[in-house]
Amino acid sequence: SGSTPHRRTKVGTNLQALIDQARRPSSSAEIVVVVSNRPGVQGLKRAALAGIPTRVVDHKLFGSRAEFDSTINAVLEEFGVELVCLAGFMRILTGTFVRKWNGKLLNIHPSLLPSFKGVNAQKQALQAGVRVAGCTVHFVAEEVDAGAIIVQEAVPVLVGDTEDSLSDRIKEAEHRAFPSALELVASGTVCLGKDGHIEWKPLKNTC
Ligand code: 3YE
Repeated sequence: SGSTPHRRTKVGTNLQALIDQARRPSSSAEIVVVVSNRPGVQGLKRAALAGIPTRVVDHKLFGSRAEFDSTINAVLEEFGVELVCLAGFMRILTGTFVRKWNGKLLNIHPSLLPSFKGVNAQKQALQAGVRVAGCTVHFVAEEVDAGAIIVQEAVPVLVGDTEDSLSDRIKEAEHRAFPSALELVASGTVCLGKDGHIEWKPLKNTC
């Protein structure tokens, strides 16, 4: 295509941040399975290294999105999964799957939503000339990148930033935001309300 190939030196790092979070004694979450739609990816190796069972559900082997999603769903049910984190997962999920996991399905996106939805969010931010970028962890709704926001972290856009340098800075924020959102939801501190908005459990007043 003539464009510079994307560096892929650090992959599966959002998954790694979730694994590290879940290993903390204070964690409310336990990772019971890692499912990938792509065989041979680094995330599967990271999971195996952490002693977590892995499954591959290759989307290329399915005739429809519905069949792919229902196979993912079957794996999640097999493992008794209660909460799903999309980390480096790039497939659009069907309405059926999203409704089934409503309030239990988290995604991370490399922009301060609702700005810069879709692919190449970092490139969109640079092209728009914003001076603040960041990441968003949100509940997954059928409309991509439109679900209720759980956690956001802002990072500066610096003079001379490239897509790679900005992406690296956002990635570091992602490694804090995703574990933090996982803990908030797994602990019941935050949930998705019936109206599709975020609800925070009232904190015990210790004053
Ligand atoms: N599905 C729904 N709602 C959401 N999946 C993700 C978030 C999210 C979701 O909020 N319903 C762009 C994917 C965007 C795309 O066109 N993907 C292709 C495949 C590309 C590939 O395999 O590399 C496709 O046909 O699905 C997770 C993040 C989705 C990112």
